[in-house]
Amino acid sequence: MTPQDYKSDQYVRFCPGCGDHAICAALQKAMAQIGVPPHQIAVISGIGCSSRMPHYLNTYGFNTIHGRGGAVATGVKTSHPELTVWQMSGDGDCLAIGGNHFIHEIRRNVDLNICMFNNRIYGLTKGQYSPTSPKGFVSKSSPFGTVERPFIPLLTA
Ligand SMILES: Cc1ncc(C[n+]2csc(CCOP(=O)(O)OP(=O)(O)O)c2C)c(N)n1
Ligand code: SF4
Repeated sequence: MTPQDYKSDQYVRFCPGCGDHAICAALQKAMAQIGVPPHQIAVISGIGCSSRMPHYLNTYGFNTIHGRGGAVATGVKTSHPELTVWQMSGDGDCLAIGGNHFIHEIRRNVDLNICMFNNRIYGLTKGQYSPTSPKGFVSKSSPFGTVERPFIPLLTA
């Protein structure tokens, strides 16, 4: 297997310079190194820039609805345990609207590879603060700076 085997024919829509390009390339490389063939992989996401990842991987995939990638990934893995299931998620998708599902997939210890792209902002919807934005972060939705302490994702897991 080579990284090319995991690359889809879709045009990659991330902004020029976005770190998601590097994550996409790294995922294709990692999947080739792991060596599970593309037809035995399912990549599940919610909604967000990061959640576009299933479009760019030549595997099974489902770009679901915002915050619900964890629920769908849990369903795919439990109904098809022979598949290697990856979940792609943003910090908003995973820890704000999807926070409940995230907690329960961790609690259930579902055998998933969860990639949370922590850019500490809502990217797709143009820059609102997220649950991982640092305290005092000024954004369109927090013009005076946030008053909340952020989640530390790995500590939460
Ligand atoms: C139910 C629902 N609520 C809100 C939205 C709008 N929405 C789409 S993506 C998004 C947040 C994106 O941020 P994040 O999950 O961190 O991903 P990123 O785009 O930064 O990769 C929001 C609020 C939506 N699509 N559906
Ligand atoms: S809006 Fe932000 S997260 Fe989305 S593709 Fe552009 S740079 Fe990347």
